[in-house]
Amino acid sequence: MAKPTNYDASAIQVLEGLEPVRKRPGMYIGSTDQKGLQHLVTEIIDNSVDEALAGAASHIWVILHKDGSVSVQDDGRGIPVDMHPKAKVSALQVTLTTLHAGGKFDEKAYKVSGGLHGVGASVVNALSDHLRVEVRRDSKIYFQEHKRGVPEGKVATTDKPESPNLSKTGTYVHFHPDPTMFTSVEFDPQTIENSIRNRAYLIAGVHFYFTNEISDITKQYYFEGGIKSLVAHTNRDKKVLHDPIYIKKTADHTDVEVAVQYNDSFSEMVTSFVNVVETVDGGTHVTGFRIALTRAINDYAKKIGAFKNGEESLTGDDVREGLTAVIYVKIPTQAIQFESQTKAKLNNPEVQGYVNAVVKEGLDTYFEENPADARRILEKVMLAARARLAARAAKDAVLRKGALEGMTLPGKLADCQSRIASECELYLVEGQSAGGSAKNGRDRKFQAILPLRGKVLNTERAQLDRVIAFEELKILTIAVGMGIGDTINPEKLRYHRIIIMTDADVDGSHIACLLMTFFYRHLPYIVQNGHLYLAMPPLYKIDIAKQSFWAYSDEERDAILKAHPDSKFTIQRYKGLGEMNATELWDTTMNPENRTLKKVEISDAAHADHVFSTLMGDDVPPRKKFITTHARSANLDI
Ligand code: 0RA
Repeated sequence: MAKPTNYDASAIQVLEGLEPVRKRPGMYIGSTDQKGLQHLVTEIIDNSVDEALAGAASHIWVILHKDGSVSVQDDGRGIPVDMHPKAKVSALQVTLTTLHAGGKFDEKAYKVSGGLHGVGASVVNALSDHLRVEVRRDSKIYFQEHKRGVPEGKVATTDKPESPNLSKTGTYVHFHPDPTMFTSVEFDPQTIENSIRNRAYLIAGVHFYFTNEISDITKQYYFEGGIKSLVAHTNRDKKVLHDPIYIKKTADHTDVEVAVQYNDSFSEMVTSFVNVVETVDGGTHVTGFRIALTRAINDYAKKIGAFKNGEESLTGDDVREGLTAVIYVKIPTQAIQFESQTKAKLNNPEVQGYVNAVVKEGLDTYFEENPADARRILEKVMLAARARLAARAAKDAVLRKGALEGMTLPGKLADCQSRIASECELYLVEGQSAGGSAKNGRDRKFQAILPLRGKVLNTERAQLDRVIAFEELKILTIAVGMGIGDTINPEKLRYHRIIIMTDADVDGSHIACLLMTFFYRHLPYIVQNGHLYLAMPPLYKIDIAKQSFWAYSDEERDAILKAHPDSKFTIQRYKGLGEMNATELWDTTMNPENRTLKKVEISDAAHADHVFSTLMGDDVPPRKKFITTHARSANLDI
């Protein structure tokens, strides 16, 4: 470890340079929650990915260390270490201590980090309580350590490197996020793994390694097949209709790459990327793709005379049922435009035209040359069109009866007094007796209670007409207030917190799972906008002297007992919500002052889709495999 030394004048200037990052971290990484935290890892990985895109690195190693820190190593050229003419310190130090220092050295055509997130390693450094960098160059190993963005000494050489891989040249960055800057500093290994896997698919030929030292597992990612492999991977639990269709072409400095594969499900899984960064909210490249897909399939249907009387054309919704696709465009960094600060949506108008032209031509050719595949796709989407017409008729019938108008709120709903949605909460409560306690215990000003009888329909593969024919889901939909299907109106949402409150046992988890499936598949707006929560009822009540304590886990129970070792106590295990009286339920689970809520978040739609397909879908073997693999992390209490 380097000893702290005196800073020279330029170093102090640099220190001031990073102050804004620590003052307003959200401005640089979006947020200081789990998402912002995860951003630190992708930022450092993308610096190495840029080196790989420049053709200078072929291996990237990522390690999640036991102490919660992360290191990223590549076998690129190594960040330059020579004296920076203006700053009068090593270029390496400038890179780590100056905002946007990266872009000054080189102008690579498709740069990931500078162009999209654009924050650079210095932001990660500013938000780390410890960061060590090692550069292998000119047969030497240089290193520097930093605390909260402040160098602990000058760049120096060492013959005892910390970096594990022995390539002759390369860069190693090891950082631990500063706990005072984030709501949590615990990285999610799954999220790291997913971003590594995405990058491996997109940059064919680069070897990625991810070691999780906490679970002692190393995974390697290397795909020759690029996005074709990604589409196949996304469809791995589904019945596919054909081999992936792959289209690639360069139009006016924009590389367009698309892979498409239909499966027999009803959902759509379209993932899009610009220069290796996922555009979660799509944009002009996705719009161009959709227009081309709809046109190409309609043109083919007309050409082979597939439309019968009354059927005129397929809509965008029809051709998206069962569609899995990856859209990947590469645009010169300086030309990229984004719609907003979050940079999740591409806004370049010309890209829509390029993608549209490339995809239309590619699909026309493919359908021409592979008529059997084309027919299978056509049958699938025409079935979707017929189902749409049937569902519309069924829903019209339901709507005519006024069931979903929201005029008459269901009698089972104990509504709250407030009409200000942002302060209102809807508790979905398992069982009549718990429902009764919840109704008596709640704060009726802003808390509404809807008791649910037993299990709701599994809606994973249910069409809308079947969903609203199911009484409990119809009642729930009316209570939520924003409609369903293509009549959704977010402004009519009646509660900004919808809280699933079930027993802490297997049945309770199943009911919660069914309700989450309903929201995820049929009211995704609720999940995407953070309106869905799980209540966390306690598992134990411990009475010691005249005081009562509640424990929400076995660890908490043990800690409470340990803190009062020589007092007499009684311990009561709650089996279900119904065992708590109204006051207890309010105190432990519903009172905003002391309750814990878990927000249901979909940070990775593809992963969520996989979990839902596996757990809630038709096929038994993948479900069995999922359950046996995850059995140890499950909490069985039968
Ligand atoms: C500036 C110039 C050169 C390489 C890099 C930066 C570089 C940055 C990172 C960040 C992570 N890994 C990296 N590898 C390289 C080119 C230096 C040369 O021409 O030798």
